Amino acid sequence: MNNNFDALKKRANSIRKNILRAVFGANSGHPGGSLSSADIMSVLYFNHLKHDPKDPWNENRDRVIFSKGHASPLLYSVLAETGYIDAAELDTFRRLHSKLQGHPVYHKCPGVEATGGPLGQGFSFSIGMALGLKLSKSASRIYTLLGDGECQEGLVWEAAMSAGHYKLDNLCVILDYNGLQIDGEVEKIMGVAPIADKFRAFNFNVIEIDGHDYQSIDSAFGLAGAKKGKPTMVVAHTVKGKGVSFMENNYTWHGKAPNKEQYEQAIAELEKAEVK
Ligand SMILES: Cc1ncc(C[n+]2csc(CCOP(=O)(O)OP(=O)(O)O)c2C)c(N)n1
Ligand SMILES: [Mg+2]
Repeated sequence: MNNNFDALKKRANSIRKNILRAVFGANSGHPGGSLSSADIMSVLYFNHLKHDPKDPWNENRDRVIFSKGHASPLLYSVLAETGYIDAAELDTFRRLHSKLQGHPVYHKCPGVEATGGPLGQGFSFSIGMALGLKLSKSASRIYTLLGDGECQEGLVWEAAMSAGHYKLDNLCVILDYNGLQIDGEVEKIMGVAPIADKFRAFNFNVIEIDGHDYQSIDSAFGLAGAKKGKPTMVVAHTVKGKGVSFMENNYTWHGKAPNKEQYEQAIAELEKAEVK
């Protein structure tokens, strides 16, 4: 079958390198949950999203909301990869007055659709946005990135209840199901399983995938777009820290910068893994 997955994997590799560049440069930030969603975002932005980096506020655009706002290094690296910002701006990440704040700030940076930080808020915000777009008969879609630790927030369930109730079929939520949050294993701290059943009970169209398998990610977004009368929840099984051996499945890399030696090793590993 003909597809562009090799090109998208190259993009994801470049996005991963830029995530590390931003976090290393700032000596702070969140690499683990940024790396876990990189493949999903590469497929979303390059194969499905209706958008124009040269016209970022066009009213017909689709919207991407990072509800897990701490994954800002991923968001900014995707915005660099797609041309909203210059990659050199990643070196200003987390600096005073930079448009690339530690958590995304609405209207400070093109392509940032919502201010993030307090977990659960972005999902709720997406509900209002999806309802508003429906009222104005817009064909635009909303894609919201949610964390599994984030699902421990009560706000998430009120948002889920509203999305199901209002049959928001213009909303596709992607759950980065990497099994880890800031302090360790999600299931040990406050279990969220069986998460697919829970969202089904809230009237979601649930699609469960391997969040690093390009065919599955691509198909999931296609199915979400075709579903009528229900919001979609893509439960994406992922590996936190994906692509960097010593960060993979290790919660201590949730919100910590690598030192110089670790940074160089991480970049070397990604360069080795790049699809030629
Ligand atoms: C309301 C709120 N409580 C606590 C935090 C601090 N916090 C930031 S990230 C995080 C863990 C999130 O885990 P998860 O959603 O699984 O993120 P991922 O694994 O995708 O990085 C916590 C508790 C926050 N940002 N907002
Ligand atoms: Mg997690």
